[in-house]
Parts: sequence; structure tokens; C-alpha cells
Amino acid sequence: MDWKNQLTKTPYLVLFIILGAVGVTTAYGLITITLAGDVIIEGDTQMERNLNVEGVITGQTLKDLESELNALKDAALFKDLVVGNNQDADVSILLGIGGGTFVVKPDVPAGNNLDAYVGDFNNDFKLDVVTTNNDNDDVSIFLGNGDGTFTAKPNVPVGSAVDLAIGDLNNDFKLDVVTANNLDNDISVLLGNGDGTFTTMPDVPLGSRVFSVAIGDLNNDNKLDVVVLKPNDDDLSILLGNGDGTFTENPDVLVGDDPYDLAIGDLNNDNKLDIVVTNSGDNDISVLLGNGDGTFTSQTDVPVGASPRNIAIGDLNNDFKLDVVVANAGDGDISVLLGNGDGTFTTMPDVPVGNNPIPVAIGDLDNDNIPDVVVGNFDDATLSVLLGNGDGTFTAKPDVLVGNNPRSVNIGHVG
Ligand SMILES: [Ca+2]
Ligand SMILES: [Ca+2]
Ligand SMILES: [Ca+2]
Ligand SMILES: [Ca+2]
Repeated sequence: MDWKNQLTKTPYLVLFIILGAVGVTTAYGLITITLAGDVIIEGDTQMERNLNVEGVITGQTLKDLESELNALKDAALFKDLVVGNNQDADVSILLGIGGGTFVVKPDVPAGNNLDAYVGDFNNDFKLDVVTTNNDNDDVSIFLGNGDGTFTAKPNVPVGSAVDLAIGDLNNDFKLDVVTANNLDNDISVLLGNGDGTFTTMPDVPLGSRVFSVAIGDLNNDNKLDVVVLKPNDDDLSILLGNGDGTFTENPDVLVGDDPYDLAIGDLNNDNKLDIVVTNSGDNDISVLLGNGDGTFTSQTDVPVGASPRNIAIGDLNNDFKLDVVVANAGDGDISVLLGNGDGTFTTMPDVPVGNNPIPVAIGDLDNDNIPDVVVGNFDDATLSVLLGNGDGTFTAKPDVLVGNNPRSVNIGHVG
């Protein structure tokens, strides 16, 4: 059958259900076949993954159609990497082609002493990139074109940003940004206008050097809250969102010595968000179980390796209990802590990576429903790519070359 001749008479809309391809979440892809024979696959907006690919169908039979759709689907499902190269003042874009391997796109130049993060700021289902330009006191915004290239928007002034977090603070379905301004002792709050521009809210002073920031709804009022790590005070500021880009400050929460990074997730499955923090002076992590009101109950600290840096949360062994990965800069390895579901962890053997690992990210790179881990080796200008075996152990792929001093790694679809 020549289906394209049929399509010239009737536009087709096909609901295409992709089952079992996205871990715990089922993905629904909507495929639109245009009169010209173009195929557009769009991801459901509620999906965790950003499935979005366009292609042209050339076959003449239904069998051709099926195989070409599957090829498009597979291409869409391999995730990409976005890496902030701190020393090079640019961003590496690596498009996933399966098996934990990547095709390198041109670097995206941004500001000095940067970190890079991803989010969809203009709601076109294509991931965008935002960078903290620490030496320039601003952030760069790059709207994704959906093919691993980007269109720059005007930079937005903030403070001496060293970290940022992304979320919809005012519930208008447009992503907002919070930056931790290290030397300014405050955070900047940028409300997204939905087109890659932002409306700047008043800075929130926190009275001490800030170094890391994360967003989550800590008190379950459907207004996102902000946690800011203050290394000189060895504590966290807890800012409960008012739903309009302003905040009400809860009492600070003490952690360990010289905290470096934090992550938010529900470790004990009580629907109250919890926090984990790396304490670089103690070689351990603090585990803070949320009480659901913006206060926390501190658990026994969990030992990790030397000089722990960034920390990431994910379910590495698919038992619906969140696990933790920590980059140990002093050891050149990562700690893997499998969650027991109650805020305690079972420590797996350390996994060797490169020199001075700092950033770490968790995501499924090879489409086997098992989370994988990517680590940036700051001193090597490489990434370690560790494909998950599903039990908290990993199979290492060859290192991937990036720019100098990778200090942030993101997993998602940019192409
Ligand atoms: Ca918003
Ligand atoms: Ca809240
Ligand atoms: Ca919890
Ligand atoms: Ca788990």
C-alpha cells in the first residue's frame, strides 16, 4: 500500500504508546504525520523525559512506516549530555547515540568560570541551557533548537553565581531560576517569562557565603521551596516559597563540616522531601529526613570517600527506594549508597573514575530502564560513563573527552 498517497487525502493523527522504554514512567508519544509525509513525534508534557524528534518518512509500505517510526523513536530515546567546562567558558554538547556513546556537537561559548544546567524555558519541549557565569555576575540563556544547537538570549544580571536551581516557583507553568551568589551572600530569583527572558525579583540576603542551591516542595503546599547551602556556617537556609517568587525563611538546619553540595528527594517514601548533603570536611554525608513542614530530623551521617563534592539521587536498582551517588574528589572514585527506604543506606564498593571528580548525574543513557551515572573528571577534561547493571554496580564505558575543568553535567534530550 502506498500510504503516503492515502495521507495526501486525509491528515493522520496517531497515538503512539511507547511501553516499557522509560523506566518507572510510561511514555506516551503523539505522532503527527503531515500531508507532506513529515513525521513529528512529541512527548507528553507530563513525561519525565523530553521525547521530541522530527524526521521524514521515505518508505512506501506500512512495514517501512513501522520500521522508520521505530528508528525515530530509538533516536529520540537516547539521552544527551550537557557539560559546563569551567575553565573554557563554554558548554560541551554530546548527543547520545546508544550504548553510552555520543556524537560531539560544537561547543557553546558562554561566560567565565561557568556551570551549565538544562530546562525547557519556553515550553517548546526542547531543552534549553542556562549557565552561571561566576566571574561575569550574570547568567547566559540558550534556547534549544532541538538538534543540539542553540539560540542565545540576552544575559541576565545576577550576583557572583556559583550554582543555580530550576523550577516553577509561581506556578505559571514557566520555569524560573534561583542562583546562589557566592560572594554576595544572597540568592537571585528570576521569574521566567516563558520565552527565555526573565523578570528579576529582589535578591534574598542570607548573611553568609552561599555555595549550592536546590528546589523542591518541602512542605507539600504546591509552592516550590528553596534550600541554600552555606559552607562557612555549616548549615542550610530553608526558604519556604510563597508562590510568587518571594519566600518565608524557616530556621537554618545544621549539617557537617564544610558542606559542598546537596540534593533533594524522598528517601523514605513518606511523601515528605528529604535532603542529603556532602560534608567535604568530614568525608561523609548528612541525611535530613523531612517532617513535611520545612523542618528536618537529622539521621546518622553516612561515611563516603575523601573530599566529597557533588551528590545525586536516583533509583539505581529499581526497588523504588532512592539511592545516592557521591563524587569523591580526593579518591578519584564515587561512593554508591543503596537506599534501604528508611533514610539509611547500604554502601556498595566504590567505583573508580578519573582525577578530581566533581559533578555527577544519574539518568538512563542506553535505554535499558536501568539508571546510569556520568561523572565529570575536573582535572582530566573527561567524563566517566558508567552504565548501570541494576544492582548498584556499573560497567564503565571509555571516557568521553570534554572541555577543561568540567564542573557540571546534565542528562537530557537536546537533540
Ligand atoms: Ca514560573
Ligand atoms: Ca512549599
Ligand atoms: Ca521523606
Ligand atoms: Ca534503589
